[in-house]
Amino acid sequence: MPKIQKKFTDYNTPHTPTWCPGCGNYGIWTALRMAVAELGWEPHEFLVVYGIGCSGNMANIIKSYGFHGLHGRALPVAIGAKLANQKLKVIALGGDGDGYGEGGNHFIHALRGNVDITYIVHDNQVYGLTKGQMAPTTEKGEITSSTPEGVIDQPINPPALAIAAGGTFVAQGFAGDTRQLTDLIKQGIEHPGFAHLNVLQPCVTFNHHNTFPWFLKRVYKLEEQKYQPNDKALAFKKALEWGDKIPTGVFYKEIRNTYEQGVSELKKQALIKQNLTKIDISKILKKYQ
Ligand SMILES: Cc1ncc(C[n+]2csc(CCOP(=O)(O)OP(=O)(O)O)c2C)c(N)n1
Ligand code: SF4
Repeated sequence: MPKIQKKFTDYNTPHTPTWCPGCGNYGIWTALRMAVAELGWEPHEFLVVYGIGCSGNMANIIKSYGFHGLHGRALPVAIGAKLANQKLKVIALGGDGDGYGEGGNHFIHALRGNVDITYIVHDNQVYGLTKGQMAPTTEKGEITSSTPEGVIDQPINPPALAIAAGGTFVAQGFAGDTRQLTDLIKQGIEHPGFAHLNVLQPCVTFNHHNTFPWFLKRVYKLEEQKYQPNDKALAFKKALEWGDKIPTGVFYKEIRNTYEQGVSELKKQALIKQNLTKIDISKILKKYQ
């Protein structure tokens, strides 16, 4: 039977967002709901795991399974859920502080593991929820509440890092272009492996430099340049573009075995369907006697 066509508002909850008026998170919220609506997903068919931050507060306003855990720890939870039940569609999302700072270690290893989940990072180049401290993507020299003399560190370039760490789907979107962002989220979801989507998300309250007009002057779409996302060296070069021109779209894509495909126990049946009480661990226990 064909699925009933979905509307993006079908994923609303009784709660309303608490984000500042004009925040880039609204565009990402809309794009995510549009993507799952266009894919025809039922709320019970997918899990969203949230980081801690303004971005993670989306947990209150998306109707689906949800998990709002510890700062920087969205990825391990999302990966664990996927390994336990491969039938579940799993999305993780959070801020740049959460994903590239506190959770930077998980990010790098998730890229090389290639578990089939989609990771959306709201990159507003600050710690939004805690009032605008520097984040790993804050530009050098920027004055923030934690860097009164300007940022000293070199910023992380998320897509370049993702490509270098072995990512199989690396893309960048802009919160001000909901249509393109919806398509990128759908492509990430449909990619069989770990899909990383960095979203340029203006924080209108604490980042007065990387604003909507600032990005609108700079962003351009790779898909309009006849760009093909299959050349790693070129993808890395494109990912490093930042300044007068900032690319959006899919930088790099490759098909590689997922982590799940490499685990023999998962091939039989989802872990949650297996009767773990019947597994014989006596040989292992003997080793420790
Ligand atoms: C282990 C830990 N350290 C620090 C905090 C405080 N904290 C909460 S949100 C946040 C920053 C969030 O920034 P980001 O991840 O960029 O998300 P945004 O709010 O910008 O969406 C921090 C430092 C915390 N909750 N837990
Ligand atoms: S502080 Fe920034 S990121 Fe947080 S809701 Fe306000 S505008 Fe959005």
